[in-house]
Amino acid sequence: MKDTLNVGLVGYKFMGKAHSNAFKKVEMFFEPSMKIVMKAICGRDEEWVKQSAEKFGWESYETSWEKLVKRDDIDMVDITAPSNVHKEIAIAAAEAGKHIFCEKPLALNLKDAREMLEAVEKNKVKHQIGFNYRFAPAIQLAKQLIDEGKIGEIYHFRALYLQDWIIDPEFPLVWRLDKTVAGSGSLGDLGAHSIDLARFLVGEFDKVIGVNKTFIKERPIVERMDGLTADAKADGPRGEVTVDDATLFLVEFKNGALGSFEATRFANGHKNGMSFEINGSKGSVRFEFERMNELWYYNSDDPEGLQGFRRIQATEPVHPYASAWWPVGHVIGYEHTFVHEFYEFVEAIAHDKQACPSFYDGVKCSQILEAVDLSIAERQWIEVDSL
Ligand code: SOE
Repeated sequence: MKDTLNVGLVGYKFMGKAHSNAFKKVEMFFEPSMKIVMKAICGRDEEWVKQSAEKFGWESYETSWEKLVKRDDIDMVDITAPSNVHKEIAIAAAEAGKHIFCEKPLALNLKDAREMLEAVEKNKVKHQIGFNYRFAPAIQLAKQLIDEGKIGEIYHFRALYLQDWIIDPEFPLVWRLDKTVAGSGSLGDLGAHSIDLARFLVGEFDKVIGVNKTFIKERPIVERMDGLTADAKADGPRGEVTVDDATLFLVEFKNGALGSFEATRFANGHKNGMSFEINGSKGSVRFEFERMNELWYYNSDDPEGLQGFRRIQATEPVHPYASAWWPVGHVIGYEHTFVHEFYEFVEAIAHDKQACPSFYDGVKCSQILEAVDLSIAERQWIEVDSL
């Protein structure tokens, strides 16, 4: 086993920053089996990527990802650029023998996602996808309770992913609203996280049926974007929104559970309102991301008269990842989920284990996204495995 892992990151905006921060923190709070070296960051705008390299602590920068993936001093390529370039970069990186971490959704469509999985398997490199919410301690605790049988047979999975950052009709036409760049709208950007959590906590999907809507069909062309904020010229040209603003769908799981999902960027007042509830024969769990340190748990075996949802603060040393951070009750946040996912990826590489969630999970998610879209187009239930 090599004792260092040299990382090359593609992208320097929202996710690029979240990942850079995580690479720095892994070593400070965990004891990874390999030392992470932040070798190079890559982006098209030289001025911006140079500044990001300095600010985030990368040793060097590149303006061409083709060059980055071929560098002999890079062991792992981390892709945070928009979805339309994931496939090309991942396949080139796999062929160059690099381990790959890729942001979600894995690709623009199922076909491309499958090609990416094929490439990493053929070239025998480790691969992981950025479903970071799995790594919130309270969600890991929910998984433990389910695996221990504390919830019993699962009947319902109810997921909401609610945001409102594009609700203003004058908000510019950013890349997330362009199907050729993002692949999908609220479904692929937000629903993908809920789908992954449902697969993680409940199991595989059997059938889906959905409905969607694009409420605002044209928007001003974007002039500048940073993270989730953007500007456009007043009275400038407008372009077509080519993705869904909201998607709702129903699911029958293979184990008999029923699921309902809502993903929208038009839920006024909700900023990053990712939540779910699971009801089973012995109890229930409930999670809301904006209170991510908490897990609500209902145990139907509690004594009569004392029954009710209890709020567990998942910050005790017994809770997953919690002992690496602060004393009990000193809560953690969004950025910590990325630290946990990279710690796990480094361990998978170091010990030659299958990383999880992998590109396989990315393909399963893309298969479900595509089944939902097809069900909307055909107005009927679609069996996920038929795709
Ligand atoms: C924007 O809608 C976004 O940042 C997504 O791209 C992320 O995946 C999600 O975690 C939060 O919202």
